[in-house]
Amino acid sequence: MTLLLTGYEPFGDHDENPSAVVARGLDGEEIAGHEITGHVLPVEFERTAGEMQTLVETHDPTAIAATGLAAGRAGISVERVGINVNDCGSTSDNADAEPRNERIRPDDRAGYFATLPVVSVVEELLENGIPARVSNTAGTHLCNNVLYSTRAYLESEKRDVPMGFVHLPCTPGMAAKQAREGDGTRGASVKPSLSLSMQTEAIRRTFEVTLAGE
Ligand code: PCA
Repeated sequence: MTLLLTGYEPFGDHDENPSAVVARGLDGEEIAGHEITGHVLPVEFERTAGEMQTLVETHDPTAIAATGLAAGRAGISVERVGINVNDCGSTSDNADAEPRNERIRPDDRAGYFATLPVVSVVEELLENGIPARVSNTAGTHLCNNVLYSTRAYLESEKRDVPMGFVHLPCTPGMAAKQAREGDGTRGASVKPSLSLSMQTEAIRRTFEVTLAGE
């Protein structure tokens, strides 16, 4: 009875990624008789989907939450849908790949919905004082990629496992560091942030709500 939780390694300009810290921190924790197994995925278009498939085959999880950093977003974003696009925007991946307007699975459909109960998760977070929203785009980088490709894989294998993606914001330390390096002392804006403990609690509750709906 396993809950699979993934985060991502640091990428781009970020020398830390709260999603990796949360995944490592929750590894081994129990929720309603299930044990979380936390893993950190590479930020590489060539590798992520394959590593996720191996994790699913190895752990046969009851539910899957993938997570990553959305620096600049406020609060927790529970993603509704993954789309069939790889486009790195201005941030090449950690192997220097720079896909532009590519399909993830050329013969597959345009999008897959997350099968986590996204609205119920957001309601639960808001009721518990955690800023959160449903998001209708996970972008076109690796966070969208892992959502789309994992959902496509689960469908093709007829595995009925709730799976979704949660974007986490910066931590206060990350936001302060960027403001220090930028123009924060001259009046420039500072990125929104949430503490690691609140981010961790959000993921715990994401699993609780998902299991309650099973
Ligand atoms: N965030 C990026 C990729 C890895 C991560 O943590 C994204 O939002 O796609």
